[in-house]
Amino acid sequence: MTKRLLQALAGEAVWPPPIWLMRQAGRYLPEYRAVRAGVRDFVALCTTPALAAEVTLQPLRRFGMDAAILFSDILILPWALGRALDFVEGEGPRLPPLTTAAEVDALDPARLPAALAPVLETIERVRAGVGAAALIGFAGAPFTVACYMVEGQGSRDFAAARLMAWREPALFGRLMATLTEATIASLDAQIAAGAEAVMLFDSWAGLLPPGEFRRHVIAPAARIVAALRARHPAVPVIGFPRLAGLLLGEYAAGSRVQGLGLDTAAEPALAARLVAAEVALQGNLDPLALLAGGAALAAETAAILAAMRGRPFVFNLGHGILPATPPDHVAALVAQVRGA
Ligand code: 1CP
Repeated sequence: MTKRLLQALAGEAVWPPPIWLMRQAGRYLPEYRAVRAGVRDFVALCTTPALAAEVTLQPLRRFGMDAAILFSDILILPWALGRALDFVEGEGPRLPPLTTAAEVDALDPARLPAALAPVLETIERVRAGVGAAALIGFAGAPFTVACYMVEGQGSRDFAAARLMAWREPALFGRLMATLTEATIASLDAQIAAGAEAVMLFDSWAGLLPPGEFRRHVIAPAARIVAALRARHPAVPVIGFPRLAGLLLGEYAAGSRVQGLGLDTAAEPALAARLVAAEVALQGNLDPLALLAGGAALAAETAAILAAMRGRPFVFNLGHGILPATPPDHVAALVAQVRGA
């Protein structure tokens, strides 16, 4: 029996649609906070397979989601390439800002197999316990990962990274090329370890003007999808070019992803017209509507379901779940989608 998420990503209009939520494992769950309290830091949690596998499976046990997403982070890749990484409680990631050619040249793909070994072991453990749910592996897309590496932390506009792309295009291009190949290596290994679909998170794609969007978002995604498809033809890739706006259709056609994650601002019915009918759309409930719950949540959910009925679709949020979200609201959402 094919798993429901994989049927939808293969282009079938599965109904009711499969559901999972971005950041479905995390601080809004008391059982996650209990595990997190027992480890030194976030990187230790991501690289301890027994614990990472446990928190990956927690939302499945509680809500019966149609997919598990590997518990890790997009910044584990730069860490595996040799950059320092720290998660400051309540503030987010910190990396030493990357600014020089010597630092780009020092990124070391030879470190990947050993550094990513715990992540692959997590995948093996989760795969053994997912049951009818599908296991999704993931990576940050090269542009979004480059944003954090150059900036050194989160930002509203990632001006340092985007300035490097304008002022030193050759250097930024080398960084992007290294990240693109490392992303292929990571996702290839995740699939070999048991991931049944993979997702490419380009959270900051929407910051770019069209030419730069084509160069740094669509082109690397196309390269990654082609390389993975050559090695694993049956494993779908979900792209998430957040805030791509009018370039959503061009991203889908150019990258050749099988699934397209819609952000909160995307109009589902318009997105459906911009992309080929066999591409599964995924999204795009406002995480704040889920936090609010009640009538607002029910109405928003119903509107998305009505717009997506009859086409391949995966219910999800438009961005990650917020830490203040009551778990009961997630249970109510799953019940509503299952009753569609
Ligand atoms: O202990 C904690 O609660 C730390 C919070 C946390 C969590 C739970 C971070 C730090 N990362 C994660 C896990 C995570 N991150 C997953 C696991 C699987 C799941 O979805 O359940 C995934 C897929 C990510 C992806 C990720 N990390 C993205 C892309 C998606 C998005 O949300 O836009 C990004 C941009 C990051 C960077 C990051 N890691 C953590 C934080 C707080 C951030 C955002 C930093 C910022 O820009 O403010």
